[in-house]
Amino acid sequence: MTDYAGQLRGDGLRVAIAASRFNDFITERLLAGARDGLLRHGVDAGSITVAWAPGAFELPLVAQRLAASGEYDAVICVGAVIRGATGHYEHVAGQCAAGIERVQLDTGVPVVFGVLTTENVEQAVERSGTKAGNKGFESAMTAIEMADLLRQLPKSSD
Ligand code: INI
Repeated sequence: MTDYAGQLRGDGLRVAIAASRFNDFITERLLAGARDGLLRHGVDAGSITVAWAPGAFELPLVAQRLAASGEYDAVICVGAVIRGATGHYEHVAGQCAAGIERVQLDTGVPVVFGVLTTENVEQAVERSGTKAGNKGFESAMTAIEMADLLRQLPKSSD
């Protein structure tokens, strides 16, 4: 029997982070959490690239360009979609999630959904470095684990 499992070994990994500026008082904290998680697990500071998108809706396209470049072992998307008073919420959050999933399946590069989707600002604050952890840090763990797992799994034959 063969068991594959990704380890939290970041050494040698090249990681890109696509961050959205919308709600940047939250996304800056997610970005800081993601960077911290990568550095603490052995990713070299010089191997981390950050690209800023206007909003979460644009993250899949930025992630696609980064993933398809062949220069990164994983891409992390960080954003904050807050329901608040906007009627946009379902569209932005849904399209962002679906687009990110599509990019990782199309490119074969892990693309992590580090996008908060919350009812209000308070929940977003809680999940970006206060009492409910930091979604950016968690996303860094997922990126490292997936990159390490894909390093081990058999390559596609086509
Ligand atoms: N973008 C976000 O990242 N978060 C939001 O909460 C949000 N709201 O509420 O509308 C949001 N909208 C902008 C969207 O991501 C696009 O940038 C815009 O629609 C242009 O395509």
